[in-house]
Amino acid sequence: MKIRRFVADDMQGALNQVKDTFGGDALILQTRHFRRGGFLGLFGRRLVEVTAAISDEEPQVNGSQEATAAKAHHFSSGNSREQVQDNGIKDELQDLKSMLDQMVTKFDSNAVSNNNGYPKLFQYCFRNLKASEVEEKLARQIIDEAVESVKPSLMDDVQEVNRVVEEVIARYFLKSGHSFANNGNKKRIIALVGPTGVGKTTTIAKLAALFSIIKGKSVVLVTVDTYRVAAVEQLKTYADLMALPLETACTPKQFQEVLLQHEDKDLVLVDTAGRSPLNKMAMAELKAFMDACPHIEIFLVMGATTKQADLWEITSRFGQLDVNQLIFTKLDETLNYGVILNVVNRLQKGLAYITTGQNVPDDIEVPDPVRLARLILQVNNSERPG
Ligand SMILES: Nc1nc2c(ncn2[C@@H]2O[C@H](COP(=O)(O)OP(=O)(O)OP(=O)(O)O)[C@@H](O)[C@H]2O)c(=O)[nH]1
Ligand SMILES: [Mg+2]
Repeated sequence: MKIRRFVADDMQGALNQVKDTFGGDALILQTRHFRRGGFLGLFGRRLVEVTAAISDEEPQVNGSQEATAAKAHHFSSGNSREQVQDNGIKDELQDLKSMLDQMVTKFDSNAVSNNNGYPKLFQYCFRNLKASEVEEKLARQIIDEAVESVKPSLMDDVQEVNRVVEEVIARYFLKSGHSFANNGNKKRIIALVGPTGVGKTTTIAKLAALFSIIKGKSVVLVTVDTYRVAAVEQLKTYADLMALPLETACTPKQFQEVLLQHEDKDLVLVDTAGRSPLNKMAMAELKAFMDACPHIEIFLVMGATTKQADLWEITSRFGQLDVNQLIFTKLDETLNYGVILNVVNRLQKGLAYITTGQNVPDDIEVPDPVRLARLILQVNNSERPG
């Protein structure tokens, strides 16, 4: 038996593909609509997916034409051997269909038993959390709490169940700390640290624009990423565009001097060189810079596209730095936002910002916990009932 998925813009297109590949006798096992591309799961292209099966012995496109020809021949000649063959294929397909029906039923009942007997709608939520890459233990914790909070009479109400699960997830974001935006008017020195290429410098530029141009604060940019000429130039381009001062510091001592010089500024944004979390020397050096300034707030920047295992490595290594808050970048490049929840929950640090593209200054947001929760829960709308 061969099973294959066919994706097209509409049902007719998908069915044509099935017919072209498997011939007219293929079995349609499942159809679903889903969205691909777009931003945060929105505005994507609406596509149709058809899962179809054919028996291994079943002739495919060309073969199926032969079968059709054979059938035509059978009707004109009354050849009884071919009639037997034709009936045989029908029987085989019937067997195949019952076998698949049984498999589907078994799959469904497995899903029930694997989910601690959650009520049906919560099973969908659980499955979606896992599809978003929320860790199994955390996903169970969330669903357990949600089941507790929904009135028994509303267990079959899709909207109510979704609302409660979203609310529980949102609470996990909130209890991990409040966001950067709520910290009033106090003067701040903020350093962005994190692995290479994750978007630290771009995020510094976005924050600089947000605070200087939009909020009218006095901002200075400082880079301690002086190893690479290109790194300084990258930040200088932004500083020039926004008419902001840019300072460079090659040693922790110089860093202290620069900070002293700009004591009057509302906000000092410090860019650092990307460090491989596995490079112990580089991490020690970075720590020396951070230790030189007791009031500094350290924001750890991570990419939402990074594998969970690598994120744990990063959080463990950068954990030496007394990180205050987190920033996740590149949310526009993934749908698996569950990793953000996993990290925020395990570190119990606030998620200060999320960034959603390369545009400076537009693609940055203070995260809305309920909206993030919805994106995590609705990773795959086709999984949802009704
Ligand atoms: N898609 C997407 N790309 C981003 C985002 N933020 C940054 N980038 C891109 O990621 C690439 C690296 O960005 P940088 O800001 O140079 O990263 P960095 O962390 O400063 O890199 P190093 O200084 O080399 O460690 C650039 O091409 C950015 O445009 C984002 O939110 N989404
Ligand atoms: Mg950089």
